[in-house]
Amino acid sequence: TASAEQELIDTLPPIFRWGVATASYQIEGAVAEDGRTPSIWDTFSRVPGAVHNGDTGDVACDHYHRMPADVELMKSLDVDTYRFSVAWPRIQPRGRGKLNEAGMAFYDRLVDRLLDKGIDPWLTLYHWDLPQELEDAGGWPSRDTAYRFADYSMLVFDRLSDRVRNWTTLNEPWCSAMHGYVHGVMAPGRRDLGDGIAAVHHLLLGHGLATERMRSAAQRRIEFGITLNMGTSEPADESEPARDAARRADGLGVRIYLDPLVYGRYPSDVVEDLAAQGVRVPVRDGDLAIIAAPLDFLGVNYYFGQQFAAVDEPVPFGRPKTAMGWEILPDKFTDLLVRLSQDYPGLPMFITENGSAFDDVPDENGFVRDDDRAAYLSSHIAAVAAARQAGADIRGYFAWSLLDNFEWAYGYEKRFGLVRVDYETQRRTIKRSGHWFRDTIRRVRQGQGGL
Ligand code: GBH
Repeated sequence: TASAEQELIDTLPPIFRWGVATASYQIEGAVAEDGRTPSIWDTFSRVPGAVHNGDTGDVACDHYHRMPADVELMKSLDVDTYRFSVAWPRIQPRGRGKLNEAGMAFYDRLVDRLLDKGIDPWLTLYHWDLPQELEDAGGWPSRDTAYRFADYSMLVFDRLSDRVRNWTTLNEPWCSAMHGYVHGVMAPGRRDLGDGIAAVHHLLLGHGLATERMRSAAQRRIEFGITLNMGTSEPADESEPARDAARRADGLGVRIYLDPLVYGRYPSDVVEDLAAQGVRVPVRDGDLAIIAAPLDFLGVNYYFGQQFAAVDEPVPFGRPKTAMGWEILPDKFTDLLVRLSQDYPGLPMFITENGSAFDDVPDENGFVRDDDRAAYLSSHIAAVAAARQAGADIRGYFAWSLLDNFEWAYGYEKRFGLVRVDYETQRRTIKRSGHWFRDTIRRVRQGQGGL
């Protein structure tokens, strides 16, 4: 119930971090300004049938031109942290070479404005907008892309590490590798398991190379991390095929990333499953030591959990769903966080994304009374608090998302924002869930719960 959830939420400490998250291609628009060149999403969104309604990120939320007002919105939500990503094609239009000053200037202004308003900037270097030129040269299945990513990271780090303390290399490499190179539902839309597994390895290698270089260049204390999308994968029954399917889903969803990152090795069962399909992880001597560069935090993006009857056969739990068709499973969120704290101990966690799409109905003033989204937030933040009580070291929660935005293959139809965007006028209106989030943050920050 709501009051039991509130009691749990009130056990979060006053120093807990509260934020909202976005990603460059999903909100910025201005895709051809100040020297930016196409990313793989500019290309993919033009492939007929790839994105719902033929939508593209050409204008999106026009955040590139409305950034100051959007920072004011964050201020009115009373968040202390803003998680955003940098668009690689603005910084290095050809994916390599020298810094594009005009593109960098935007993030420079953003960071200054955030700091001026007392909001801590959390920067993600890669949230899926690979410069198209690098995809043409092979993309993430090509080893060279890992080195290009490290170079790009250093350009950004050199400019912003005097003011940005928290650096995340990659957002959800699972999505880049699997949805991008195996399932073909995200940019660049390829469908090949071998390419996908090569992409996994080169994304991780890029993470490790970038982290090593940035850490050794740091002039002050900087925190480095990576964000993974994770859920729970459990067998739907006690049968052997169900248990095997759950093991495989967890292997490709969680362990293929965290085992090399934390322990410097790929999980042997996953390597064997892949070998049986004729796929080898393209590891070279020394790679795993680079990938296992020390991490200061793990970013967790959680949306839902799954149970399996057989390989690739998720069986619904029979619980209510969001507009994405994703089951609402806050208890699995607690399970996931507790499990991560046990299997990968000593790694502070931040919830870098969690949120929901619902079919919002605005009134004539653009106001959305989204009790469903507020309830989703409440149950999931309570789930985080429950995981903390069970010993998981979780230090912050960033809601996805500040604004309704370009929801990848779903275009603008699916809305995740705490703030409504009217795409005709670009008018922003804080939804009921946004007010709820602000009130919750204020209450917890004042330490009104049980301390
Ligand atoms: C996040 O991705 C993104 O970081 C963010 O940009 C996005 O807007 C947000 O979530 C909302 O979607 O197992 O094949 O059924 C979440 C990506 C999408 C990853 C669903 C897992 C399940 C695919 N998740 N996906 S499948």
